[in-house]
Amino acid sequence: MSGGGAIPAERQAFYDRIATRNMAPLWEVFHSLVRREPTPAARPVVWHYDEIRDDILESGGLISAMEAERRVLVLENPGLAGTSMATDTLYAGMQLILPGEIAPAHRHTQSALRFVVEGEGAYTAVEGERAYMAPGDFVITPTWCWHDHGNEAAEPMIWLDGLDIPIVGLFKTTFAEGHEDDAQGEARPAGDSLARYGTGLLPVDHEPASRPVSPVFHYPYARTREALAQMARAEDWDACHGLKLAYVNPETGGPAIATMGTYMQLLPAGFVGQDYQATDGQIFSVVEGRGRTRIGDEVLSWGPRDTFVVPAWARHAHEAVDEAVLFSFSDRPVQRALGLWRERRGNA
Ligand code: 1HN
Repeated sequence: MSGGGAIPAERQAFYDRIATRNMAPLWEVFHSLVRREPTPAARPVVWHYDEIRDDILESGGLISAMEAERRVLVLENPGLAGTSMATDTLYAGMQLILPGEIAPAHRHTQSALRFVVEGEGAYTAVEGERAYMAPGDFVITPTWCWHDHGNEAAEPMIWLDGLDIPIVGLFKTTFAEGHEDDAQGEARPAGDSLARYGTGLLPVDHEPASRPVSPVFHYPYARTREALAQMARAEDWDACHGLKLAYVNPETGGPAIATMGTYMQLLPAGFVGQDYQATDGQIFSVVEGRGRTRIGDEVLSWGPRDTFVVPAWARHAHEAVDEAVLFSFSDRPVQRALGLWRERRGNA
């Protein structure tokens, strides 16, 4: 193992010689490959919606959703400049769809989530079924599912996109194709999947899909909010998370999206959370309330519609001024499937 410093000439000559045979000495890089603790490149960062909303709307005058294919302003982490990524393993962006526009149908092996930030009445169609969306709604487009977006309402819609691009990229498993038509035909009426699979019931002869793809792809905010409001009456708050629910695939009880954990949590007014660390870097979208999150030495203040990042393994704690509702997503299901996920509470 090298302690750093100048490399003796004899060793360097050896390294140069073996490099011609595509070899290198492990001992020169061992400690940068095998770290004692995670060293994410992502930094804590917040995008205040008041400060970015005008830019998002301005993009609507510069390019159409059709020309852009997807008109999105990427939320790029300043610690990951040039990569288009929000955390070390996940992508995030703000997508705008104006009244009358469509974003053409395509599919790709990356899974995507939409979390509606502003506007009502635009839709995403997944495998031929439309989901008409409202603020706080969560919609998934699982791996290799056809999807297009349209806005037949009178107001713009803006949503947060989350994709597992670096994860799919790690395995070099990227495939993508455009649909022959801009919009998919309607295979089922809007709301069909939610009725069939999303009310605690399943069709009697239902067989789970061969791939872990949730048959529910629209999780309306009204239902999620009602669940949290009802649960809050028990006053059974977690010291770090308040009340935190995970979106699930009703076939398996596993994550709604195989590669991305998605969560909604309620913090009561005046909540002062305990310190928490987990190996999954998280992207939060604030639905309701104001508060702040201390991440290491930094404090990020947030309010409705803001987006913020807590990097992997960063010690952090949430505080809520008002009753607050936070949506979040991370790569936790991938880490758990591989036996890698860890968490730590307090300073233990
Ligand atoms: C994509 O397909 C969408 O379908 C949004 O709305 C954002 C970012 C990178 C790659 C594909 C969409 C995307 C994306």
